[in-house]
Amino acid sequence: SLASPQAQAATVWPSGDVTERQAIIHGLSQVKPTISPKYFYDERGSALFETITRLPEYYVTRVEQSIFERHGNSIAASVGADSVVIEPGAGNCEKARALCDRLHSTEFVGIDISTEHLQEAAKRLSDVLPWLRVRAIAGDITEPIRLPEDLPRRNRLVFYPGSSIGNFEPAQAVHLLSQMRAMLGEASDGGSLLIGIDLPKPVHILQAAYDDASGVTAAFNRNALDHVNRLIGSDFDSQHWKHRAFFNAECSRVEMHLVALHDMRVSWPGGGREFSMGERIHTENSYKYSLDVFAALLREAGFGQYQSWTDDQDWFAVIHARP
Ligand code: AVI
Repeated sequence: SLASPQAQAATVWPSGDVTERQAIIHGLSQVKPTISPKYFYDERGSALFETITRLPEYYVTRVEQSIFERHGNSIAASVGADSVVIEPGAGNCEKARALCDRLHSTEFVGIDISTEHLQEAAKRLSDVLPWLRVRAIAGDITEPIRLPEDLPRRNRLVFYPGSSIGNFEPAQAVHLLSQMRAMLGEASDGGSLLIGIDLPKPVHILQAAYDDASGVTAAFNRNALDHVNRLIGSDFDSQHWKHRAFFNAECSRVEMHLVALHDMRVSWPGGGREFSMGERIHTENSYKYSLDVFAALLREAGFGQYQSWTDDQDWFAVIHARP
């Protein structure tokens, strides 16, 4: 190119495809603007999320882990050996590693939007569990996923830990659970679902978990703006937005927002909008389901029976469900 290095640096080429750009701009243009939580997870965001999972305030990962440790035998007995494990949103595959080891799984299929991250994790997984056939698929789990043609139909186990199901609207969650149900084939094929859900708990615990003292969750939230800038070519200055998280009791969910610190205009190729001071962009919901409420969603999605395990404080539940 003939452009000077300076001019090149100043030009931001939107890296998202047209449909994705349109969807993001549509969300930003609403009276109540939104950014989908999936845009948290670029490379930096995935790393920040891993830091979140180790924060003292973020009980979710630790408590789920403690349930797997404490009830591992009973969970393994319910699931059965030799499963073909399918994990949507596999991330670093750390949880799958413990599970596949324990269940003597023969095959693992990891699915994630952050492909590079996933491929490295899949490689590490097959290094530590050499008998396991490991495959990594790039995919957005909100869209239909094609599993490998030669994946065995018997004993499939969809593994969806971490309470990520809580980041979808309940209707979307049912849709997603139905898709997982479909991945299991016929009821007679013996497939099942192992899923983690975050239960309702005292508000101050939730508040601290989603607004930690060291500000990692705030950085994670703001990073969505930097990611969106790259995808649509917008000029958000993430430092001019404040992280806000609170529990919405009526909807039983923690909400995360970004609040404009002053009046500003944000532009992107072909458009833009004004934000006034205090106006906010809704970036995430994290639903906290009681077991009863979640059981109803499972039923709606075609799962007829389930068994569950919780921690002493009933903060989190691991559920094993069958069609
Ligand atoms: C990935 N997901 C289950 C996390 C949650 O708790 O809803 C995402 C997160 N948002 C803020 N902190 C963590």
